[in-house]
Amino acid sequence: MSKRISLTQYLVEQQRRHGRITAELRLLIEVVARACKRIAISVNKGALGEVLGSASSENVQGEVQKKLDIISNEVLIEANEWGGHLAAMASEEMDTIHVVPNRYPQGEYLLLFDPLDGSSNIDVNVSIGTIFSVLRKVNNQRGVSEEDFLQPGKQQAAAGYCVYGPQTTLVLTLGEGVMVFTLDREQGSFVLTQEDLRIPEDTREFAINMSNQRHWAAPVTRYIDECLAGKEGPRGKDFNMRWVASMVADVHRIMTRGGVFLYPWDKREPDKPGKLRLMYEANPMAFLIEQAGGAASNGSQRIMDITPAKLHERVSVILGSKNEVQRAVSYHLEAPSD
Ligand code: AHM
Ligand code: MG
Repeated sequence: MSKRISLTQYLVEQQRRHGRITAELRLLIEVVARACKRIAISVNKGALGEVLGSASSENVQGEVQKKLDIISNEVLIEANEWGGHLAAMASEEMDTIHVVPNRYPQGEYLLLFDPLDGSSNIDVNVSIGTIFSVLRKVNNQRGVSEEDFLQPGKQQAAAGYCVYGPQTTLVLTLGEGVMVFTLDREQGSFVLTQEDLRIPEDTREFAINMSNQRHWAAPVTRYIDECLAGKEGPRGKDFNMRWVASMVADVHRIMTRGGVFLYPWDKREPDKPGKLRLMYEANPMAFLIEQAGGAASNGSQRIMDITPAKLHERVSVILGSKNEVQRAVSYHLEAPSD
């Protein structure tokens, strides 16, 4: 049997041998991974752990929170606040940032997360996940504030997600490719199962919520219509469609076999740029996708070039296999502006 490399060993080697990460960042990733293991345990318990159902509260974006949204958020906060590696955290489930309390040392990193992505799938036993993004606090002359978080995604020091599916899988980038770790439940540790993951540049598979079709903008309609036209249409090939409605699961499929994912702006809420959140969902996924050779855009701009104006900013998302993303983006650029 080939030698198994645990996440801990992988991170130690990145720090010691390659000098690619600091000791603080290594600790941060380990702590996030440990928190994900705890969340995985709660997810697996399901009805037996009394973790299913709604929590009778709403988050800052007016969405009803599930019990597991709140549990996962607390697990991540508790695990991360005392280690001395962080200055503050921000979460899709919290109104404002959580500054590391004074009783603990403050580190230089900022952690952002969507503690439980795909909330609508919790109660129906379909894959869900945790998405995270790591930034560095740029200004060390003063205390930490929301402003410190408003950095474009290209400044991320690390990003990853953990899928709670048939397997629990942690996908990570430290800015030098994408690594995949699978949770060995008997050992209780994440084991490296794929190095330098690459996304095929071409694909015959798209992911979009088709029920919103009548609300889309013209370039999205054009792109999807052409896919649907199949062999007889302008693309000259048949396309398959998948939509899990958990971004982690849809992105993980694309990471594994290619594809294109779209959650575009639509006319249901014309004042919002999209449904997904730039800082907790789009940026970390864009970083991973680009590191694996794919592309991620909002239709007119690379996602990771966007400078956020606010913490909970939303964004239109097109990501995945490079050539498909470029085609969808070109339709946006060619379209007459209103
Ligand atoms: P959540 O973070 O509250 O779970 O919402 C984000 C999810 C994504 O995982 C997924 O791609 C999308 O919402 C699905 O939305 P819809 O139900 O509109 O298809
Ligand atoms: Mg989410």
